[in-house]
Amino acid sequence: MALGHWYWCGIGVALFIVVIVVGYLLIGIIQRVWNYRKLRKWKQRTQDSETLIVHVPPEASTIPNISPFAMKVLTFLRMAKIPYEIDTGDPFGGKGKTPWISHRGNNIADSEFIIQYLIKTFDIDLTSHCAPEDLAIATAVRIMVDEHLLWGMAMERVVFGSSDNFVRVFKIPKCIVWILRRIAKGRAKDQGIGHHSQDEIIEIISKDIKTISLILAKKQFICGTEPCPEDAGIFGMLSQFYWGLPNNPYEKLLNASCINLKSYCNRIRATYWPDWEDQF
Ligand SMILES: N[C@@H](CCC(=O)N[C@@H](CS)C(=O)NCC(=O)O)C(=O)O
Repeated sequence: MALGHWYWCGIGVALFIVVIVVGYLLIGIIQRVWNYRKLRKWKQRTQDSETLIVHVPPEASTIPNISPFAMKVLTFLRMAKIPYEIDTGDPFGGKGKTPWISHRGNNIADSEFIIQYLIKTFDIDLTSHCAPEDLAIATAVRIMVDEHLLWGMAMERVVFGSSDNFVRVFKIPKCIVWILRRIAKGRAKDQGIGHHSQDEIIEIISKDIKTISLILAKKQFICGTEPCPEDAGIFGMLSQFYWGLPNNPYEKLLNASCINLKSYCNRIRATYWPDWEDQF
């Protein structure tokens, strides 16, 4: 009798494991098929057209886009005077990230690959005024922004910040905040920064911002008097601190000891986003 009990328990556990594994595999297959169909749809839609489609998340209530990488690509397009159309129906591309673009039947993901593609395809030169060593410093700053400042922004916005603020800026339901918070916490732990306290993270990220402020000094743009593509990336992230996270500790820094970065953000916004307010 007791043996029969254990037998059925074993069968139950084995069935449960099989259901989980099959479910997991099925979700993976559905995702792949979905992704393939999405990429094929945009390839077909754009292959006989010159229209450049930029896939991004929907607009927020205080900033044209809540994704720093979307703001980077959109600002670059405006700097380079390349016309584009926005699609918010398929914000995530083949690599599962936003933004991505579709142009002449090509689907390109990752802001850096997108900008390289646009420079080559549209023969854009926004760096001839930069001394090579200045451009190298600008690139190092942009990488710090993309790979390090990003985490401070994400932690403050999603994990530490008020969910009411988040709901208002992102225009999303409150239950989604809880899911995003869990995802962000897990990823930040994998990256490393998530093991620090809020005060420690503020200290680390404030140091980054002060460093950029010192490097920018009195220059109008990161390489001097004219913008270069790295400005689009730096602005894409700083604009999130400045306009995309009301009352965050870094906004206070921009308004106090890093006033040159505040002017930098305002300058880029005034030059390339005269229609800022019309975006939401
Ligand atoms: N290296 C990528 C980063 C893009 C990225 O991380 N985008 C975020 C939004 S700001 C995203 O899509 N996150 C969704 C996810 O990771 O699942 C780029 O430069 O485009």
